[in-house]
Amino acid sequence: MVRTRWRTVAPFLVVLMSAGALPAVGAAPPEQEELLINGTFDAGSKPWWTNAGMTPDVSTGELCVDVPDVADPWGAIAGQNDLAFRPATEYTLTFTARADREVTIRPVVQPTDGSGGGAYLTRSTTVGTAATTTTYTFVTPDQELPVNNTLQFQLGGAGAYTACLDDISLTGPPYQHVPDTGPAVKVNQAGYLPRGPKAATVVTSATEPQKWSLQSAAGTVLGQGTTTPRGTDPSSGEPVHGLDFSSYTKPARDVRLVVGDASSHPFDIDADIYQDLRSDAMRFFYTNRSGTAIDGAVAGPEYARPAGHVGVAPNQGDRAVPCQEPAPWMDGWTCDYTLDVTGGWYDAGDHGKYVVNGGIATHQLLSAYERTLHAAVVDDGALTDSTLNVPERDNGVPDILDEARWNLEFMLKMQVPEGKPLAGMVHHKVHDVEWTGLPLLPSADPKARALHRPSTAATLNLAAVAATGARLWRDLDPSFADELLDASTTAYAAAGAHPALFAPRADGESGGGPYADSDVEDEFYWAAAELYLTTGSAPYQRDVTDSPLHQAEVFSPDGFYWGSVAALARLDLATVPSRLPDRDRVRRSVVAGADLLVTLQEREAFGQTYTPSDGRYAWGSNSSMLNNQVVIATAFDLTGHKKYARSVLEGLDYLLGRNVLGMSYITGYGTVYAHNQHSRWYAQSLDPALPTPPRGTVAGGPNSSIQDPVSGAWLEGCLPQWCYVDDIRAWAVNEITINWNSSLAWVASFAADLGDGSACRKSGPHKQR
Ligand code: 9MR
Repeated sequence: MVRTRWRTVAPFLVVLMSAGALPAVGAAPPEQEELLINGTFDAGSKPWWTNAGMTPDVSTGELCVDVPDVADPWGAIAGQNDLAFRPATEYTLTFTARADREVTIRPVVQPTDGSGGGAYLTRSTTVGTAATTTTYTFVTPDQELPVNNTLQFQLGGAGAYTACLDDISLTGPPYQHVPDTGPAVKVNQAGYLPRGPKAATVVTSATEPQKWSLQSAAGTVLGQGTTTPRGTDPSSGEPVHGLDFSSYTKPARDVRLVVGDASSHPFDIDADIYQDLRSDAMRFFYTNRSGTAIDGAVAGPEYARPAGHVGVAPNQGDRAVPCQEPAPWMDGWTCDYTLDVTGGWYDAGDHGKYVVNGGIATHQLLSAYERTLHAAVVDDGALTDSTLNVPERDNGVPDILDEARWNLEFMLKMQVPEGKPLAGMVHHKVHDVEWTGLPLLPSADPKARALHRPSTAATLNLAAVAATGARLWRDLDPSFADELLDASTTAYAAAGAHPALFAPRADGESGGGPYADSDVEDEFYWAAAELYLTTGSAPYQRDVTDSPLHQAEVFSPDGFYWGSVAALARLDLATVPSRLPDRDRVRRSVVAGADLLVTLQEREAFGQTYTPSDGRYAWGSNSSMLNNQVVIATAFDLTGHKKYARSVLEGLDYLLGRNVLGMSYITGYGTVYAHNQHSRWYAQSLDPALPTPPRGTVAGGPNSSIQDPVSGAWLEGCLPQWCYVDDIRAWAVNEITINWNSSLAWVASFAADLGDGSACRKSGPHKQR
């Protein structure tokens, strides 16, 4: 039966709440909301779950199950999880039930993990053959409640029978997510470089400038000044002041900024702030490797795990993966072969491997390395061999290239073999045929895997990344360089022959994301650029200069990402040595792109390098910011101008805690940091035996679209900076991915190369080749 899900939650409620404007108790009756999803079974059976091998049948518009003869009521359950309640609050449960004989069932509402002092509601209900409707009210305990609760219909203990449930409704005031945003003085909690910029943001409704002081751990005043009122910040809705303490340049430990009663989290002033972040952000890729056991001696003991997807049960493995089942959008495409696509990196919190996203991530690691060959301000030796925790350490090859090679070799395996239809094209992705739940180690994934139809985008990604690799391995491993260049030119030609084979949204329903992209002009530009830079050959040069994107504005405030890669072409054309005739113009376009970003950043009260054109934060906004920092950092490499170095460091301040939530989005860095990111195997919040994501993992971050059920329910109406919660279920705001960590790795490496930040004080000579 159809019932509209109704909501009366005030828009921007979350913002009001966090500003301390809690509605006065008794002022108005609390809003009522339907808390269940699909209680009428009009949309199949999800997200209801059953146990005891019961298969839900919704063909009558009810949820019917054949209950087996089990001893305990909880031996056979139909339930729904992810329910959040307010404490000491009344809720109402209504449901209709029938059975094929009279039985007693038990509706129960309780914490999903059994914690919190027992059930909030447990009743025994007699159910007959005619459908009857029952209503119960219950009041939740007056204590802090777990955020994940469950409604269960415990059906066991009554012999075998058939039960049908319908029109299940659980109403009451919606859970209010009130994040603990910590001190009103928002700082980079990891710290500042002694000679770098030092800015903070104070959330305060004061209209006059306020006195601030920088204090040592013992309370000695090290510096002082006054704040600058900046009005209401649109990205957070908060009234804010700016605060600049750049004039303090001495190294210090555990200092705080104090404004009135508010004292910031402690932080350091130290030239080493970004040294570990560079290697931690890069090490993320090793623990995300597929097809190999993760060695605890390399990764840290808690990250040791068996190899995933190598064909050892229960994995079905990536050794001989067939093509996906035919679907109407495939236009008759199928394949008669299987491919060994072992290896590579898992994309994110899932076990999928997607060429377009692997492509940009691999490229950013290669680019972080290539930058050290051409830029003026680099710490020579920081990215050579024996600098990262990877098993290939001490093999004479820079470790970051070893890591990138792990995924590059996987990408090569995704290319359609010679003699087969679409030879030279690249399969878009490989992933499970159905979604799996959390937690789940890669080695425990029991689902079958499938190769998805080749796409022009994936093919051009391989062409671009393999071409980049070909120049970087030319002296280190000439035969690998040859193999890469061969794969790249083959792919580029195949993409030219099939320029419009697009991965559609429809191919992201089951078991993996779509990575849909139907505009590949940018991928053509990128592949042509990398092939030109590697070979210097005239036809590729012509493809670069003939591309409409070559003259276009490719740097937008939204930031480049896996689906929009023209900026990658432009950045490399500007920085990698070549004889490109209009190279000076290309370089100027990067600087102009950076200038716009810096101008926009100056208007942002939290220093973020991100002012999205529609005012809404995108999925993975933290990476959008970091990718904008790549553009700004490249302008620094091209000009040596201090303003760009300052801008990048200020952008990192936002990610490390100078934001309205007072949250460092990088695991292990700062006082309060994200550590419950959405992942099937760094899933400690679901299984204490599992680790959190490793140090140096960046969360996707605030996402105005809050598509997952947890952020969707808790953060409704959020202004951009509030659209985040550090909950493992909140996949739209709190996932981890290789392409987000690759942006972090690139920027962290740039920041580490700045040493004590002297380049932020005095512009250096322009030395880039
Ligand atoms: O990062 C991707 C984002 O840009 C897209 O908007 C979103 C929806 O298509 O998908 C994101 O990618 C996810 C992928 O589809 C599956 N693995 C996890 C990725 C990060 O959430």
